[in-house]
Amino acid sequence: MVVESENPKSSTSTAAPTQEDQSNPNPSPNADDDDIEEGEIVGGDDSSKIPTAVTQQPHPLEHSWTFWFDNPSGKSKQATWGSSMRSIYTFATVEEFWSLYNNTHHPSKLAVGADFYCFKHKIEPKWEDPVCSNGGKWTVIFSKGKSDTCWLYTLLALIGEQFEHGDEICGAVVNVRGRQEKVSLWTKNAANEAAQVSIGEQWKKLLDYNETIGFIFHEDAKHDKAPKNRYTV
Ligand code: MGP
Repeated sequence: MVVESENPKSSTSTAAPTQEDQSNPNPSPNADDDDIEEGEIVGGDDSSKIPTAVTQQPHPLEHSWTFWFDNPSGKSKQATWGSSMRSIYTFATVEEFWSLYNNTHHPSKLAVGADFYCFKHKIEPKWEDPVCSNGGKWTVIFSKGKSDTCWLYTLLALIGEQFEHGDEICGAVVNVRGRQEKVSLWTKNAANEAAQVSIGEQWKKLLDYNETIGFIFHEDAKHDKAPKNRYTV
């Protein structure tokens, strides 16, 4: 099971204060000190004026995103590719993202064969999805256990709308395999070379990745087990 908590608590907790908090709402060491010097700020009571509603407001993302997971044990038995793939959680705020991120296994901890996806809500991570069907993917390859940082930076770039051609983005996937981990960025219109090249170049910069990366059309992958790169950056 990839998610350790199905209902993760928001990082901006709205929980009532504990008894300990209530018995000591202002635990300032100087609060009862009579020897207050001129100019010294005794700010204890002012803390009650901090607008807690502002600090607890969740930060909405431009898009909602869904995490998907494909179970490797189910995969080996399945007749149809993707039949064991399932959506795990949809999130729409920064706080929900971090809560989920902190409660899911990162690529280095996933079982060999696992596929973990983060796609825009309502786009299924499949060639068959109408939004993906004319698309393609950029892929970066890492040795085993080395893709965690790339995966996080990629997720942050997606949800933070870092790409100039953000409308072109469908989502990202990390494939955990025996000897390597592959992180791919799926896009919508593979034929739009300028947009794909821009995304590939921006992604490499964001990752500080210096090797050449390739872009594959899904249409090619449907017909060829080893499709050729159509673009490289
Ligand atoms: P892959 O997972 O994209 O390639 O496709 P990879 O990662 O090089 O291969 P792996 O063995 O390391 O997983 C592998 C195979 O899965 C393809 O040749 C297809 O048979 C199937 N497949 C992959 N995807 C993404 C799809 C898809 O979206 N739809 C369908 N129908 N099959 C897919």
